[in-house]
Amino acid sequence: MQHSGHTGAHETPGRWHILGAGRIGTLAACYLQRAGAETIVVRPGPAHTRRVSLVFDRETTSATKKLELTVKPATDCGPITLLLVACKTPYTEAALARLPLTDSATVVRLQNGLGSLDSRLKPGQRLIEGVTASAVMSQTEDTLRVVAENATTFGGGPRPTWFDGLAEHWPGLAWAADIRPVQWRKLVVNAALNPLTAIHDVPNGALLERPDLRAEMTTLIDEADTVLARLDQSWPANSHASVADVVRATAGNTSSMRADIHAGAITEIAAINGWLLQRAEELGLDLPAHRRIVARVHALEPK
Ligand code: KPL
Repeated sequence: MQHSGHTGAHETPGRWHILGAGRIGTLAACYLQRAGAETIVVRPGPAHTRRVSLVFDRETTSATKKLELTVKPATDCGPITLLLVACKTPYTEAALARLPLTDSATVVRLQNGLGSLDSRLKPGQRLIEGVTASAVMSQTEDTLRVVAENATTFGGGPRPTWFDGLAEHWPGLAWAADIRPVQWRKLVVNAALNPLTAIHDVPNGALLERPDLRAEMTTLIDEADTVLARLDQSWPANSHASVADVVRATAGNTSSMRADIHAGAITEIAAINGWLLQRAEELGLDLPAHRRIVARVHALEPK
């Protein structure tokens, strides 16, 4: 059942198509429905309704939310004016190519890493970048556990008219006209934490507990900060404390890259450490630790 919505004085967020209803995409669909939006998950195969339970760890009352998701293939989903992209970065380009996006569509990219939609949209289409610190774990195929509803930032330019109506129903959602520092902070966290936890097959907390991993993490952070500071001189280049904060806050969690390796899936390393390596190459810099770690992660991926 889709919520009829009670958006107060704000505009109803309209009809949203969603690419990638995994852990974060499903949580976003839940908030969109709460805000009164219609949600359609675009996925190849026959149209159907998917039922998912979201267990919110922190809520004391009605801790489980039952969600109904309308799922349709791109050929049957109608014109897309509002799209949330929450699929894994390696699949973005191919999935987007099949979608009937209108010439003035707005696309919100809520993914790890950077660059998966760069130069992929038409001039009249708008890209909004999203960054979330929320954590969702799979419990069973149809049950997700929302471990933490943390800050989520959308941004880049002026706030769209639907944003306030959505923010009323999405805990911790904020707008940033300049989203880049928020993206870069998350990028450094993902670049340091995800590959190490995947390669060593450890929960996030091990990176502070084990001196060998801590040393590797320190080098990755230093190299990332060096590139980012060359790209923008105002970058503070002192990410150690903020990465350590995330490691502590998610100590028991399995990173998304470790989960991908466990699932035998391709990882998002190209959009994370690979993005840093590309920028470094353009600047004539070498990042040996990132170079090595990308190769080690690729060696674990399915061939
Ligand atoms: O974003 C994450 C991920 O796993 O991709 C972190 C913050 C590292 C939490 O696990």
